[in-house]
Amino acid sequence: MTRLSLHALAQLPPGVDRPDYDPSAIGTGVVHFGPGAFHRAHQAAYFDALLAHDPRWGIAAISLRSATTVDALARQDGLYTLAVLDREPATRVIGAHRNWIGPGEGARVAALLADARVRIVTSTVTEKGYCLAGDGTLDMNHPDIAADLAGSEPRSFVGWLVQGLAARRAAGHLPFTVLCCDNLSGNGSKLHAATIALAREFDPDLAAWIADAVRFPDTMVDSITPASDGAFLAGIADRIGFEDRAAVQREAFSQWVIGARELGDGPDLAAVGAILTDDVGGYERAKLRILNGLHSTLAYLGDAVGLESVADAMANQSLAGFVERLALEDIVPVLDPVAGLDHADYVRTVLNRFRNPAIRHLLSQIAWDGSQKLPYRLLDTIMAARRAGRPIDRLAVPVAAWIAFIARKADAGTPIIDPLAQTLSDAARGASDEQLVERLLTLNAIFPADLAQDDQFRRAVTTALVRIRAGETPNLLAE
Ligand code: CS2
Repeated sequence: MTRLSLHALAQLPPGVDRPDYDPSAIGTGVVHFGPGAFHRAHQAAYFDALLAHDPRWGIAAISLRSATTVDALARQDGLYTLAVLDREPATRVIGAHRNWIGPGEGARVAALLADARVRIVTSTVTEKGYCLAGDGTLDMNHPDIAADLAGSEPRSFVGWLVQGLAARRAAGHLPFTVLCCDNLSGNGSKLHAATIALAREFDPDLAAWIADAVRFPDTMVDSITPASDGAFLAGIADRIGFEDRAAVQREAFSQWVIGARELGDGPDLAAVGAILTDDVGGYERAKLRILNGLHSTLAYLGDAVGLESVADAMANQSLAGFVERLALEDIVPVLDPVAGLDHADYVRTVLNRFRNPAIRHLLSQIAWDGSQKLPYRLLDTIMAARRAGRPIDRLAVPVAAWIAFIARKADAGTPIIDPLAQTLSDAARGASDEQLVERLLTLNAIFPADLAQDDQFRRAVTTALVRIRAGETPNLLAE
């Protein structure tokens, strides 16, 4: 079957929307690191809408580790299909990517970052891609950061930011603005601090300039984007009549909240639906603790009772009831009020999105990288509940479910997908319930010391873990 390409655009069947602009005539104003499915389904869709009015904001997609996506984009003139799977489905070809750069092409990355026409750098390199330690600051012992300090070409994303900003400062160009689009609380502020910390190792003046002149607004990004599997790609080929190896799927709902009043002379993202506000923190915490917290809860508890997708888990009455109680009775009460955001309504909307029958979002995908996700999604809520003197028994259940999940994988010898995989499986293999709690809670890259030493937390996690490992998950959920 012929691959999707610029040439194919004129032959797409009716009902498949195509770019409202000429993709071969756009400029490159945005550099994006990590062009995985979420970027292609979310940020790229905003730029695609913007390009119809302003051709400056094409994207250069940079993949530092894997060539798969950029190779697929290269074969397809940068085009790919976005399938919106929802009550009102839609299919649209996106043409926002103008450059695609894979591993080993550092000179091209450097040239783009130094180019004054590039005004925005965005990133979706996953939580672990920022090389942060458990306390959210740059981990100077991380192998990629150590390599950045020793070598000439950066290895980490933070290293590239430092090098790119140094080049612009030397050339007298304005800096670019950095929009971190991963699910970390205070994502922009953390990345800003990490970039300053690494720059300081090379040049204190550069670090001071990055602190004063470069903007890293916090952002909240949201749209449920299941990974593209073979069946999905085959369905897209049937729908559009061309092979597309970079197609992505997502729900209709999409939010991009950016902690800035304006983006200077950058793209007018507000014109295409992004929310620019000074109060991104409230949105971000609600999203991380409610949506992502419940997702991880469904993933680990759903796996314990043999369920496969989010919609399957929501069809299980006791699991759905459990996450609803968790949200309304445990998570919402420790969130600070946010003007214009009703947390209880937000919970209802999120649970409804999880029930979307048109999407098959695998729990196993959400279960990945738990060591990086637990702190923002669940542990922040648990610490807030402890400070408020509120009960934490129910909140400890998903933490115990994660431990049980790790233990099942370690005992079965199945791979754990997590940057701490080796440490986790060594700690968990053959361990008793008490040993599991002892060994995992003392991993300070995940659990802050205060929480790890909190007797009430330990007891609550141990009680839930014993019951989950004894096969009592259904009873636990019913309580
Ligand atoms: C999910 C998120 O995979 C996961 O861990 O919780 O990717 C989630 O679907 C998105 O954050 C929704 O915006």
